[in-house]
Amino acid sequence: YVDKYVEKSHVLGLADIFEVPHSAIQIGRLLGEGAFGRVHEATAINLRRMRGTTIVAVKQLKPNPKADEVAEFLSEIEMLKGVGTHHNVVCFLGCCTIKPPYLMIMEYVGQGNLQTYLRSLRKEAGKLKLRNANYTSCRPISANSTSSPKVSSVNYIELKASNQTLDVQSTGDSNSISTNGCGSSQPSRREFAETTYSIVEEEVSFEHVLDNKELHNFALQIANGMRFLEEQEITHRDLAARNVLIDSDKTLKISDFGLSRHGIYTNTKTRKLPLRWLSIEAIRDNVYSSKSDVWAYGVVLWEIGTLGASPYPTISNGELIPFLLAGNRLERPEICTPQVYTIMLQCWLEDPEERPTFDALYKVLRPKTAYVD
Ligand code: ACK
Repeated sequence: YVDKYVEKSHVLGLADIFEVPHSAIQIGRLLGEGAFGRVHEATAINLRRMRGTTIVAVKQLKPNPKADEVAEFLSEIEMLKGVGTHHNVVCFLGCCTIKPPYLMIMEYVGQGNLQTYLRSLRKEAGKLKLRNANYTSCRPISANSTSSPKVSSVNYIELKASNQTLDVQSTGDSNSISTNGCGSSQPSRREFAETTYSIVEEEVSFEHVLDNKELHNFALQIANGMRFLEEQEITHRDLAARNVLIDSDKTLKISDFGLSRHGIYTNTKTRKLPLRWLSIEAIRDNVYSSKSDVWAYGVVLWEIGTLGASPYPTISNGELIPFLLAGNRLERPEICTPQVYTIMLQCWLEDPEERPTFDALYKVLRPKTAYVD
């Protein structure tokens, strides 16, 4: 596969443009491990259009990857070569694909991911001031609680292409659980009652508040990055706050294209899936499109409004599809205006065609005072 890939890239002339020798990359500290690989900070010398030394992020597969993981990683790189640049999308800078270890070289985005940031805001809410009322209403947020609400850390599940049985069992990996038809890793209802209670406790006291203009701006920036991908008919398939990175000037960058595909894509393999961000047709029929990304965007809006809560905390994986098909949706975050909640509900319409495009979402969210795109 790899030989064919390299051959194809050379035929297209793409390998020459983006290919970097391993000697030009010095791998630094580990930034983190995702479900599909790991990312290090690194220095790169003389990248394309970037003479001298540049701090970059380098993604590579975990040790001893399976053949299909290698193939997927290389096709991810292949796809990124054609994406172009946008300030709300992590920029692809180069790659090492002639021989292993295969490396994907990306723009370094230094302030961590949006989910962590939102959760830190929740903790810090006692020190912040609510300055504007665009995204949220003036709703009390935690002040004197020391414990943050308990949240489910399960983001991905393994789902067989034809498998609709979503009962799960924990694999011990906090980010992944595999389907085997028995049990659930979700906490009991009693635990949820306690969780809900602790959230209410946390919101009782109101000393300081949030900058919701910033939250609104986050929503807008993500819509802007996603409409850029939508325009190129790229389906992200794993849009979630944990996959949006923050730059030092608070620019958001959509990252982790590990699952991305061109156009409408039907999943045929067993793979880990971000169940709670998936649309009904993505879970049930394995069909992904920009409109399933729009559904995920609605969940991201909800993550912003809840300052990083985990979706559907009281619903087990197996219960999710019946829950959604019965017309239920995530509840309005308390700090979120009815207008923004209406946008979320539009993102979660059962018929994908009825959901808005990212372009429409961007235009709705864009402040009326903006004169230029
Ligand atoms: O949440 P983080 O701090 O941001 O930890 C994860 C980790 O690598 C695994 O995905 C971080 N990461 C991913 N891409 C980049 C990037 N382009 N720049 C900086 N950090 C990154 C991500």
